[in-house]
Amino acid sequence: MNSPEGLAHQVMRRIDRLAAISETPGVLTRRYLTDEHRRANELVSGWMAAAGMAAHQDAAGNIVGRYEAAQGTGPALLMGSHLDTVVNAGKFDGMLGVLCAIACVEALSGAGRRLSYPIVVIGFADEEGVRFGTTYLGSRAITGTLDAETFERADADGISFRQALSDFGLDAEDIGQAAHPGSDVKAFLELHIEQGPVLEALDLPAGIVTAINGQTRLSVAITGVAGHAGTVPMALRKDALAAAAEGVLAVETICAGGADVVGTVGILRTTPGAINVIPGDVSFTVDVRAREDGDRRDAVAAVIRAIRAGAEKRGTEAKVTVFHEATSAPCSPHMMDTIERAMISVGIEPTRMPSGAGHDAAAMSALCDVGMIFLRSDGGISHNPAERTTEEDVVAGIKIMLAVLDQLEG
Ligand code: HGY
Ligand code: MN
Ligand code: MN
Repeated sequence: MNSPEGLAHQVMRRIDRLAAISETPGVLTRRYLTDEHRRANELVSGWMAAAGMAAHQDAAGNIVGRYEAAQGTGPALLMGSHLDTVVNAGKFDGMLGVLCAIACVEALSGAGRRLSYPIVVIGFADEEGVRFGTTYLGSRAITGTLDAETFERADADGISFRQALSDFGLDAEDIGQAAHPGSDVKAFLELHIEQGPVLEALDLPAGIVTAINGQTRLSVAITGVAGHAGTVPMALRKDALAAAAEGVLAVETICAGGADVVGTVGILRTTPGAINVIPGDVSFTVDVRAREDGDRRDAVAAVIRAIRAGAEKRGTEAKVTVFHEATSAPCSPHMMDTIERAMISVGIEPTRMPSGAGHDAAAMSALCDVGMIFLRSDGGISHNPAERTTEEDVVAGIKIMLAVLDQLEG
């Protein structure tokens, strides 16, 4: 059972058990501080305990397992990823990293081994930011970097983060108890699916992440005038959706022209939403990412100018709010080199690559050295039920992680 092959097979079965815990039957959606979050935490907590860890849920709703060192204590290696998902998600994004970290501890405890340092495995409670819009709430509680106004952010039902914590049985005032002092942390290691096509194109099972791209999230509200689709001449309209459409296309054009810049409009709502009514109000979101923070900020500024110009041209009004920004986060040279030596030691050709996707490691880089291992994504697909990584690649991932633990013994 404790071979990488046996552990990987168990990981794949556990992936399916976690995927069955969803707000929407048939597809996977598991948001922060919901009953499904609670059920996932309970399941993972049991697996942590079975692996020989002391598990608890922290003040932010992260599930945390600790495996003590051979002697005494000292700075711990933190490992893990997130347990929340996007809407209609794939089942590997986040969960794979948590389960592979637990598998590594299971390999140690199964062999009666303890290392010279403690290990802490974390299932972060909210990396995607689907419920409250702003990401890394679980990992920012661990790093102690949550700001006060975040607790007042409300979800689509108007429930604030503060209230949702209370409904979940937690208290925003206690959030500081989740923080890990930097002096107690050796490094943070995250295994995650690549969510892109690069490793598949290179025909490699795994990669070493060099940096996590920064991201900016905007909300846009366009206000026009609702009107009769049959009677208002085109020249007299204040069509909010036509203005928004120009803004959406500007996101595509501006970001396509940038250096390693990507831009996405993921949500667009139009009211009143009737076939024979000129839309009076439209809201949409914009997600801009880039390797370089300067390129991202330039793209965001150009997008905001274009949205405003498109709105003005039609006599409508645009309100643009930047509600989330995360700067790009470099992975530590020490951890990249450690992962590289580990890959070579298990016979896997190392390759280094940036991450276009955000990860808890970006937030954790405020606290400690971070390292990330990517595993190949079939077809590069992610944030989609077709998201998949093979059991063979999971075996490779577990072998690499175990080799990293040994490398860090030195
Ligand atoms: O959006 C992201 O990059 C990640 O999946 N949270
Ligand atoms: Mn994701
Ligand atoms: Mn993820």
